Amino acid sequence: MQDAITNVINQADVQGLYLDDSAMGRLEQYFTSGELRVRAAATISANGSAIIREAVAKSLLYSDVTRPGGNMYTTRRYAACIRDLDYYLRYATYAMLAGDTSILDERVLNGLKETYNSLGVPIGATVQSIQAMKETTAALVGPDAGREMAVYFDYICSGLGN
Ligand SMILES: CCC1=C(C)/C(=C/C2=NC(=C\c3[nH]c(/C=C4\NC(=O)[C@H](C)[C@H]4CC)c(C)c3CCC(=O)O)/C(CCC(=O)O)=C2C)NC1=O
Repeated sequence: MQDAITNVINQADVQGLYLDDSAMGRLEQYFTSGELRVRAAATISANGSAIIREAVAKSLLYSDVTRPGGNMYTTRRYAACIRDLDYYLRYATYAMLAGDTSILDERVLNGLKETYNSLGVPIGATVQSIQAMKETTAALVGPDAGREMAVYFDYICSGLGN
């Protein structure tokens, strides 16, 4: 896993250079937004289950996926879906803290699309529920932190192939 700092330093190191102005600028941006990131992460972790509950109500309940024959139908599959949403929220929060997407590639997206396809988990409905979490989270943490989190929710959605 990388973060914004190791990312900038590794890029300079590959070229055997000190940090240039643009690298310094990226670091400065990361440091000045540090408190915002930490506060947002604290708010999200204190409200994780409410975020998920609201997103599920907005995007999945009363849709085809929760009806008989739907992929979320039966308690076991419903619970697996909620657990997946909890993974997405938690890892998006880690990535937001790190200011880097690499943790999502390594621990979430690696092989996920193939797993979903082989189990018939609908990717469109999953993306909708992640987008609903994005909105619910932004309403809770405010627009600036909401925009930061949006980067990582969207990254998960594009990794799923949308
Ligand atoms: C930390 C990284 C990580 C991720 C991301 C992860 C996802 C993940 N979700 C799975 C299943 C599942 N995922 C869902 C999710 C859904 N079904 C729907 O209709 C909804 C749209 C959606 C929720 C948004 C369901 C229902 C299953 C169970 C499918 C089945 O066994 O038939 C499985 C198959 C194994 C299992 O059931 O546990 C994996 C590996 N596992 C991991 O370790």
